[in-house]
Amino acid sequence: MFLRDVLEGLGKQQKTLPCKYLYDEIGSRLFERICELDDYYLTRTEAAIFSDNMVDMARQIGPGAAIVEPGAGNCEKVQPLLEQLDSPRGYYPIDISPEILLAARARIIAQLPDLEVQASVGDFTRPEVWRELDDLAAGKTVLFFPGSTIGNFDPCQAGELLQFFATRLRSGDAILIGTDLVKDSVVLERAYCDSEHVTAAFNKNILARINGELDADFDLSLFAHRAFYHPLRQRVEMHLVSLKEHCVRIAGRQVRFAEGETIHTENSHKYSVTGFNRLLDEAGFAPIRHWSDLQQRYAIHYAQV
Ligand code: AVJ
Repeated sequence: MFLRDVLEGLGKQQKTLPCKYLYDEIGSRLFERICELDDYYLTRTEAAIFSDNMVDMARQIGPGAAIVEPGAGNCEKVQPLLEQLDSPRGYYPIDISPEILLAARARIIAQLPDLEVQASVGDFTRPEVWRELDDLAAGKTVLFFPGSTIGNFDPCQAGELLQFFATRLRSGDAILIGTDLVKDSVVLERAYCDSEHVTAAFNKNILARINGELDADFDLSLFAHRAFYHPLRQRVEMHLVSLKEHCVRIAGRQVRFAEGETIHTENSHKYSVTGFNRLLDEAGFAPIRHWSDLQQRYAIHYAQV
């Protein structure tokens, strides 16, 4: 529950807010704008790797595969793959947002009328949502997990999620998964602290959302966006920094902020190809190959159960 998660996170020594709450309607729209920024190289680099290697990827997957996409959202990234694949058996997107998912389903059916499309609404980390998919077991299944979404999880949770994925699959099934790669901290920090301040607006929106939904009085001008690369943890951390000592009221409770104190709002983990292969391996996937861009900014991995 939103209120409980907010009070629990803000009651900790290092105040935190779960990053999933960044993505309400306004937050999701701001994130779409982030994806178009020059500074945010991830989306465009991943798209280029897909388009440069799509034939090869489709060949690697082979004919008759079912594609399952956890957290599919608007299902835009999968379209070129579905078009390239040799007689895919079906497309099975999973997402918590029924509106976005059903609109996307209608669009895909219109564009690929011969493809079976079955959307599941729910949280893809819960086994219930996957039960509907058990029937598609007759043939190869490939999980499609692009966008460096795995980077939102810390490596331990990421390993658990991959393990959970692996146990939904059978021998010969595979995952196609995108990860942002470790690189120069200046490039990384620019991606999360962009010159147009869209990421700052995205980050602060979580406070506006708390104000709107939970009867709180955050003054957004008393917080600043901060994003930095932590080389040991191999992640970009996003924080909101309190610019002066003050109190905020949330649903009748007072939360105190010291000057300079931060709320940790999101992590974005970066991997080396070898590091991610190790994670895949430990989770029960055999890394088969990966595709990257010339500058090695981003990688799409293919691994098999
Ligand atoms: C959606 C988790 C891939 O970590 O790059 C972008 C989220 N946050 N800018 C990322 C995000 C701020 C994004 N992911």
